[in-house]
Amino acid sequence: MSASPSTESLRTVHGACPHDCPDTCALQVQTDGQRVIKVSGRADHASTHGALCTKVSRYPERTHHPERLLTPLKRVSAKTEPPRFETVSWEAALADIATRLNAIAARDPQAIQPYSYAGTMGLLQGGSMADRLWNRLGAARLERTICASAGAEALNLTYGSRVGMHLRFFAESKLILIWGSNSIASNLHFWTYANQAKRAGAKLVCIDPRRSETADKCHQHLALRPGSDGALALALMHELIRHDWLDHDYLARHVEGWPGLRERALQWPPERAAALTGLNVAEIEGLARDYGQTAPAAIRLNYGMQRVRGGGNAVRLIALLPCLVGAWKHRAGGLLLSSSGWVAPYKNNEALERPDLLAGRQPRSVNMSAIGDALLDLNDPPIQALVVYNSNPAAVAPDSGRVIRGLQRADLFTVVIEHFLTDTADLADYVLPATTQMEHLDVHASYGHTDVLINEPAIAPLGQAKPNTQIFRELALAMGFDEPWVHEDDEALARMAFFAPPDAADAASPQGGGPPRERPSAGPGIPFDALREQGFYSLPLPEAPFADGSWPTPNGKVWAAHPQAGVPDFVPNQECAETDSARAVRYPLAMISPPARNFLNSSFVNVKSLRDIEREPLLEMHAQDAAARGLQDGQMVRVFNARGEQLLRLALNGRARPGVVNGLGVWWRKFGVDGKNVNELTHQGLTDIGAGACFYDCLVEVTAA
Ligand SMILES: Nc1nc2c(c(=O)[nH]1)N[C@H]1C(S)=C(S)[C@@H](COP(=O)(O)OP(=O)(O)OC[C@H]3O[C@@H](n4cnc5c(=O)[nH]c(N)nc54)[C@H](O)[C@@H]3O)O[C@H]1N2
Ligand SMILES: Nc1nc2c(c(=O)[nH]1)N[C@H]1C(S)=C(S)[C@@H](COP(=O)(O)OP(=O)(O)OC[C@H]3O[C@@H](n4cnc5c(=O)[nH]c(N)nc54)[C@H](O)[C@@H]3O)O[C@H]1N2
Ligand code: SF4
Ligand SMILES: [Mo]
Repeated sequence: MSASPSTESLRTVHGACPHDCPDTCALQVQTDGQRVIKVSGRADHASTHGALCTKVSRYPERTHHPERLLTPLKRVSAKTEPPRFETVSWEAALADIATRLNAIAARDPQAIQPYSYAGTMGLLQGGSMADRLWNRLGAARLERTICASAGAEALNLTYGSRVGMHLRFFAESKLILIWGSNSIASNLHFWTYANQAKRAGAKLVCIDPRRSETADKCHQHLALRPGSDGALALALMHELIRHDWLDHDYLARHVEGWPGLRERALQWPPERAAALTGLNVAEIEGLARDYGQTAPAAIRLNYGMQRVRGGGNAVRLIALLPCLVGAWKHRAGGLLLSSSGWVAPYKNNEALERPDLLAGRQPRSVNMSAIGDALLDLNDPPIQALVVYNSNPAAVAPDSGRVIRGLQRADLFTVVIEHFLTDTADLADYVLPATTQMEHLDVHASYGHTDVLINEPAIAPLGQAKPNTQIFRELALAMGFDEPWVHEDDEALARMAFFAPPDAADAASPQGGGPPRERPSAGPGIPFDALREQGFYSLPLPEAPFADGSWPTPNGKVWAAHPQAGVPDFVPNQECAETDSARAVRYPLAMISPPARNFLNSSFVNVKSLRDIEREPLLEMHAQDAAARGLQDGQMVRVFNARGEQLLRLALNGRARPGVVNGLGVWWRKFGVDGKNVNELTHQGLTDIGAGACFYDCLVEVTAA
């Protein structure tokens, strides 16, 4: 008889989607106590509005996957051979790992390199106890640059923080530029608001080299060349100035350094930008007219456009456009790239991460976007131990040839904490089983909306899996750190993650006019019990926060010219004809590798029902480029450059523009025909601002396989 649970035994708990996605959905998790039965989106959470993406609605399948890691594993094969592991007890694994790490730390703790990203965005499982251990030990630090640091730092240099429009007011905009974002795939709950605006008569313009699922649904698609966004922004400014579609009052009162930016923009007539962007002059002029003459106009900028060398400058330029036309005066005008700055003053990072445990030491810092070079080239000391959690660098870091060679070093001791045997876990000495979001407590902030959420465990840990926090607690104890900071449990950590309101009276009067400048000692705060009761808590914020300036800069003005960084400018790609003509002759196609819709970075690639939708790794190419190479739709092709090569199935599906190929990511290497993925081709160069990864700044050539 099938054991279908009776309705009485079912329980529903408040959850939060842990994934690196701007939407941070509020979940409703149904369980019979043993298994997760159903995961759905909460109807009473505004931006989630009862709907989840396909990936996360398949969460029971991922959680109860037959290949979930349920015990610690110890490697018994060489790193250059196919991986073989044996099961070991937690006690044996932690004792051995502690001995190895202590021996390295006794010589130099900076030889221990933590590597983590946003596999979970939870403030507990994403850091907390792990950071405490690394701080206490004096381990090397990690510059967490693999995704958003160019854009984030560019916003800091423009607005003073990562702030912008509120998501819900996009529904009232009359013109929306969806810029470097495949919203339908990667920001679904923004798309709902954009769609409402569309139904109310707004015009939607998609600015993206690829004809994405989102471009299909917009009124206009401007397929510019990768990395040319800064040139487009400057030409738009040129046209706004030439036609005097400017809000002189906003510029005069709230923008610092406008004359310098004006002078620069006047050097960018549409003809100059047309040559770089591959758009025609009429398209640029038309976009400027729409933007200059439609109010309220909103820009949903996203991270796709900043994964190129000039990504930081391009974000600075685009982020200034709404100031030229005074779009910020309306709550449905302005720009949103990240909302993470709004919650920053509420977060008590010091309590969670305990930087005081460093006791004045300043360990070296390694940029995660160049981990291949760091593993192979760093000296004094070389990286001797790598502890990976919440990330899959063998698949997601650029220039994988070098990353893999680094991970294969016989003298490197690698510990990977995971749900599955990923490409990175395949190269570990120890693999430790972690709980999923269904099995642990956490609290979450978002970078796309301004609510904080709690995630209650729905089921007990599966097998011998443990939360990251508990693994680091036990590792710290095994290493000999029997100190008070180790003994705070997850409930205590959750309660200290956000400042509490100083008292009920103060908490009832949030400040208006922009985010607080610095973390005040008493408030603002978040009432933990209310958060727990409701499952989410909306930060009290003004609707049009910058209508009257009040930017979170020292004098409240936007920086068109930053005191140190000056006026932003167009910076061409590291790999393009303008920068490196010899390379462009050998490798004439620009390759971008945005994510496939049904994966989240490299997560979910092993969930069969989702992989069945994506089928296999593809290379999208324009018919004209295929014809020039004698290539046919559906055939296997060899994509290559000086760093490496990969075999991919060719798709002539109308989504690629001439001169650009799209290698959809981020597949696990082991699912690739040749055991590789697109990062075999990407490079470790860094962005102009924020030292971020340049995944979409890459030249390749393609031939028949
Ligand atoms: N389904 C799904 N959702 C996701 C993710 C996922 O992997 N899958 N990843 C999550 C994460 S970690 C992040 S950071 C976000 C990423 O989501 P986004 O911030 O939207 O960034 P990308 O998906 O990298 O790229 C978005 C679009 O930018 C385009 N693009 C590439 N180069 C350029 C350029 O030079 N200029 C312009 N204008 N456009 C360019 C790409 O073709 C792509 O369609 O999404 C999150 N959500
Ligand atoms: N070519 C190319 N490369 C890219 C990108 C691209 O667009 N193109 N996108 C880049 C971007 S934007 C990003 S953000 C990075 C993302 O790269 P990563 O941060 O590595 O993200 P994922 O690939 O999703 O891997 C996260 C891993 O964390 C694990 N995990 C999840 N929750 C937990 C937990 O609670 N505990 C533990 N221990 N593990 C957990 C998951 O099982 C998963 O294997 O990739 C980058 N790489
Ligand atoms: S991945 Fe994004 S859209 Fe999907 S459930 Fe999570 S937060 Fe929502
Ligand atoms: Mo990301």
